[in-house]
Amino acid sequence: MVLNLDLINKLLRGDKRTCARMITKIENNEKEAEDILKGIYEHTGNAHIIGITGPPGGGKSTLTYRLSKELSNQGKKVGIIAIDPTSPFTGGSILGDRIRMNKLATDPNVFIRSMGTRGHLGGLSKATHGGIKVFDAYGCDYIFVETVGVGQSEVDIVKTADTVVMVMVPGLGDDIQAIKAGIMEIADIFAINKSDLEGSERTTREIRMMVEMGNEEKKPPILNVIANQNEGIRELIEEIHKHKEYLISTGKLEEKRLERIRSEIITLIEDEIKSRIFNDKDVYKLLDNVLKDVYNKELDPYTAKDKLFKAII
Ligand SMILES: Nc1nc2c(ncn2[C@@H]2O[C@H](COP(=O)(O)OP(=O)(O)OP(=O)(O)O)[C@@H](O)[C@H]2O)c(=O)[nH]1
Ligand SMILES: [Mg+2]
Repeated sequence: MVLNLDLINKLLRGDKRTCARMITKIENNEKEAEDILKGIYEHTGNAHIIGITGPPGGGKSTLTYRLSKELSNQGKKVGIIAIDPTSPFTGGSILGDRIRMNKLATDPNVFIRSMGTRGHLGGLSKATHGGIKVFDAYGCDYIFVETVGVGQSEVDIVKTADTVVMVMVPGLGDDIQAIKAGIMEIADIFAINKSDLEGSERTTREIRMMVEMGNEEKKPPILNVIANQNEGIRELIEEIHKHKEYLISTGKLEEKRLERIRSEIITLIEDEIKSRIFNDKDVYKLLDNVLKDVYNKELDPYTAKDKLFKAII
């Protein structure tokens, strides 16, 4: 614990290497990770957490890079968690991502971390939430979480941000209809990226119609941006700020954060149960033992569940 206190103090003083070490511990679900997270918790809550989501290849990383650069130029400290979708259909651009993101690596105000969607012993959500807290305690003013809007777990993660920027691109047409409900539920701001490409007016129109027909209390603003040409970035930052002000003035920030805490605690419990099933040898053995009984109809799966549950708790 003394060692952890030392680490925590270093983090609070803004030591970049400590920040990196801590996130690694969290990602690897090391034993002391939870003690660290407990220790830094009271120093969190200051950062504006911004989710950047949208279709694969939509320019999320380019946009995150530009937003971070601009904020860094304004003297702000920025943390980025990029969730690599380790999936075959987006795999190609990850290298490009890294190269682009490396340009930020030399910026003392910006800290980037990539997390793969696979291989998290304690769960991706736990790693992401942990990483966000470390950045927050480290003193980041803004924390971007980039996720491709495909998997449920990614959507769940981005939903917990204070502000969600939904990146759209021209030519989504029919797709917009299909994903309508899903995106309206999570988007606080629409950024139509690649607005230099043909069809951007049409996409903008379609999104505007969708927004106008929706019954949201606050209609998400729609912005046209060209991330790779740095166009519309300042305007987007302004909207991000406005959204935070709206959340604060209406009391919705607290509401939102309470919901985040609720889902975080539920996820922690779920992860803990799963982790005990797979990491506790006795529990795993018990599970192995009941399989045959259930197969032979000597036991039903529900009673087996009750039995295992008792062993887990
Ligand atoms: N024409 C055009 N291309 C852009 C724009 N912004 C980004 N790009 C290009 O789009 C490609 C994908 O950009 P990324 O930033 O990697 O997109 P991403 O959404 O992060 O991709 P994944 O993380 O793989 O889902 C790159 O080749 C970018 O250079 C833009 O405004 N206009
Ligand atoms: Mg990306």
